[in-house]
Amino acid sequence: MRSNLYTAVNALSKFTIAGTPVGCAPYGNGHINDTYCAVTEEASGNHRYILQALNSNVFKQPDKVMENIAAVIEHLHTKTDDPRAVMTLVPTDDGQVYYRDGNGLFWRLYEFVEGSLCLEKPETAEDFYQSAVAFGRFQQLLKDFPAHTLHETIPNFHNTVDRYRIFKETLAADPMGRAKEVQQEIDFILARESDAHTIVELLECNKLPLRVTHNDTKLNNVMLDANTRKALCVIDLDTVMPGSSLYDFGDAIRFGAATAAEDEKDLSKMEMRLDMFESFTRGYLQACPDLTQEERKQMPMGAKLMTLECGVRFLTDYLDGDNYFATSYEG
Ligand code: ADP
Ligand code: GN1
Ligand code: MG
Repeated sequence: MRSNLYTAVNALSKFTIAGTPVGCAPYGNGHINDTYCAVTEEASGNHRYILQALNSNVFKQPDKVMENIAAVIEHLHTKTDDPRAVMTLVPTDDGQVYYRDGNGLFWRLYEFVEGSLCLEKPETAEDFYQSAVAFGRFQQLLKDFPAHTLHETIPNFHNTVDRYRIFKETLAADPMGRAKEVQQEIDFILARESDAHTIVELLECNKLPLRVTHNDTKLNNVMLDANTRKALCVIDLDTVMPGSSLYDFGDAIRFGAATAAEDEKDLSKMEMRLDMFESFTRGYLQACPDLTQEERKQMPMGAKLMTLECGVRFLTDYLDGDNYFATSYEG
């Protein structure tokens, strides 16, 4: 069951919103949840909110996702007074952080971060540097949050070894008969399996610290100030879980240092920009000075593995019939 405008407007009425609702429309470019921008009219002017229906195919325990998010947001709010530096959840009329509707959809409402920019790709190396500051700061401010108290809401989310296992199972079953169309991509993935264990094993033997990680550090999950273009806050906290800083560093590089979009058809356009890699690394290290020697040493491996892992996931989902990621064109 996916949401629609009707269910969105109904959900909106369950939250403690300021003013009278005057608008609600689909918003943003996320791959996972259904996002709406809701507008209410107050005496002082219009007030915007971000209303989201969680994707229940991806998040099997939406209540646990919301528990993680609420705990992390609460912690972050103790570290700053700037309302735009942390997302703010709007409670329901009965004081909950989510509303479950009659169709079983889980809804939540955030204050809209006004005066902000959300970029699909960095326009300058400075933009990317600022996104690193946002993610690095997030990591640093959560240093004293007990990571083990968070729920693992998507088990093995960045376990690259397990992602390979699922890939190979899907390939063997080939449920859509699509494997023959993507043999080159399959060979590419299979030829690189030997790196897959690196971060998982270093975490297991405690050579890498377990931290609170965001786990979905795409550039479009950061808000920059629309005027100054400086880092404001990190958004899309659904995948906040215990993990490695290398997941966050690596996934950000995967997305932001690429010269083309994730779903670009012309692969000759796709490369990694080293200047972008450097800018992000500088920002991340500055904002997050407590990274250990081993974490620093493994940062390039993080970028390599998170990119590979996402490719493994995209290809697995293609073989499986595009059940997980939203796609925008055939094949
Ligand atoms: P998804 O999990 O589907 O990627 P996101 O939580 O990232 O969903 O939201 C999708 C888009 O909505 C973001 O890329 C951003 O443009 C916008 N957005 C999300 N939260 C806010 C917010 N609090 N204020 C303003 N825009 C937001
Ligand atoms: C999804 O929700 P969104 O669009 O920020 C996915 C990430 C992938 C990303 C690839 C919960 O992120 O893991 O890296 O798409 N999120 C989930 O674009 O699976
Ligand atoms: Mg997002």
